[in-house]
Amino acid sequence: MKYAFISDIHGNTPALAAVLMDIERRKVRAVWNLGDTLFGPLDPHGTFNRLNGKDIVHIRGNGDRELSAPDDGASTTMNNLRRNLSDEERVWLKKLPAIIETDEILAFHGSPDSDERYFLESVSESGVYIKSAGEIEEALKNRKASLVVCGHSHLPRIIQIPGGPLVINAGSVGLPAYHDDLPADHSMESGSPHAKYVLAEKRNRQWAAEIIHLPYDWAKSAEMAMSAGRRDWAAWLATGIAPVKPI
Ligand SMILES: [Mn+2]
Repeated sequence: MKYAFISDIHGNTPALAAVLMDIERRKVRAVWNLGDTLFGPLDPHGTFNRLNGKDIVHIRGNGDRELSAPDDGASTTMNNLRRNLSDEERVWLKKLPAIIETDEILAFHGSPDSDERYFLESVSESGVYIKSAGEIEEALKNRKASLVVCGHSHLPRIIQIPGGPLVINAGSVGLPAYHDDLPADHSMESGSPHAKYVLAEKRNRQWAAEIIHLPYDWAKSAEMAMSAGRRDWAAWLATGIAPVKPI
């Protein structure tokens, strides 16, 4: 049974459309979306409409959680988006589970206990590093899944815990790089503008997985970001690179 894991669409409808079409070609049996689906300056409503009614398992990301929280009155991008959500979108966001655990698969957005903490990367003043297998294993104590899937950092990765599960970060469908100032100033850069997602399949009791880099009309998405006044997003979308000095 082949799974497609998608994550961090961030309202990028052109990228999502390309990924869903590619998934259809590959005889995938189940699609899991690991969160941060609508938040961003691009096209949250178009993204919702593309996903609505499809047979997809959805997890809630930190962006989804914040988007469904009450408007706090300030004139921020977040509040503008909150005000423009339809009732259907708000209800959908509120119902999303933070974590799903089956016999085989453990799925969450950031980490098992926090949707805003990276699971595979540690971030400090000195940079972004991949965590050690021991550190990752420690956070999975008492979990029996043979496949662990997450998103949030937008960096697709496949890590084998020795004697333990295969751990996958599905990368990002809709935002291939970004700069953030928390918990320390850092850039997450996939290095290419492609829409990313991961396919996984159990073969002879072991998981095989591959990261897909899919071309799509990223110039169009960059244009959408420019029309929304987000020159930073436009550059990230067009290159997959996020210079530490904001553009
Ligand atoms: Mn996130």
